[in-house]
Amino acid sequence: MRLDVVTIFPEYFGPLDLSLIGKARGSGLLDVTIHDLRTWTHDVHRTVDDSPYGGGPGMVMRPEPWGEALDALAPRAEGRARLVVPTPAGAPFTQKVAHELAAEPHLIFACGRYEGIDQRVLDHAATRMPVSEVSLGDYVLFGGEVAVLVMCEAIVRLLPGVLGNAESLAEESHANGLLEAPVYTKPPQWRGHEVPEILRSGDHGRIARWRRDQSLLRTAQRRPDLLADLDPDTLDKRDVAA
Ligand code: 6GU
Repeated sequence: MRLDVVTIFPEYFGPLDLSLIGKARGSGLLDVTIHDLRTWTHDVHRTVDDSPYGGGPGMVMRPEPWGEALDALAPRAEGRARLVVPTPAGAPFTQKVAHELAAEPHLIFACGRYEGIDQRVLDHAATRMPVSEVSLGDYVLFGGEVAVLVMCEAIVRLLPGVLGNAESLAEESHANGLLEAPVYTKPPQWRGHEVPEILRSGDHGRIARWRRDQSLLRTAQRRPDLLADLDPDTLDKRDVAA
């Protein structure tokens, strides 16, 4: 998979050299290039923003540098790139969206700052490639950089060959629309708290049932919205009884 990131703060992306993302890059599964938007400015001040039409607070990113940046990255796209724009005004970024983006051969992330990017950049880009405006959640960040780090991590760990254990992908929170059950390791007693007896019983049938019940309970308590969205066909008879 190829990732291009356009930003006025390339330094934000140092963490992409670390850990499993760094390893995926080193092993050739992932090709990441960080681009400084100011490369595509032509004035001495390397201006990327201006005041908003219609008035209001803050600044808006001017379209010209973004247009040139996407022109420069588009030939590499060969018509197969998707533009991803992080914005609190976007559609929710979920595990499902992460899976969809992980199936793409090439993503271009456009990191906006200030009040956002001139809408014509996205409208024009949409005549050339698919465009997704996505939000991490209902809160506001200074800019798209941290959101892109989050999305890259969620996407890259889904690429075949990046995680050692494919089972951990199938079992984790959100894989089946439920939150994951609590987990424990040794020692069996710690500071007066005990590992649930059932997990030490060796009875794999009862353990699976217990984990399923804990998942349902947690989801009901913490994320009733997820329970409401669950496909009833994925519930079994003992779920309904519980
Ligand atoms: Cl994706 N970007 C920005 N700038 N703020 C956000 C966000 C994204 N998601 C939540 N807040």
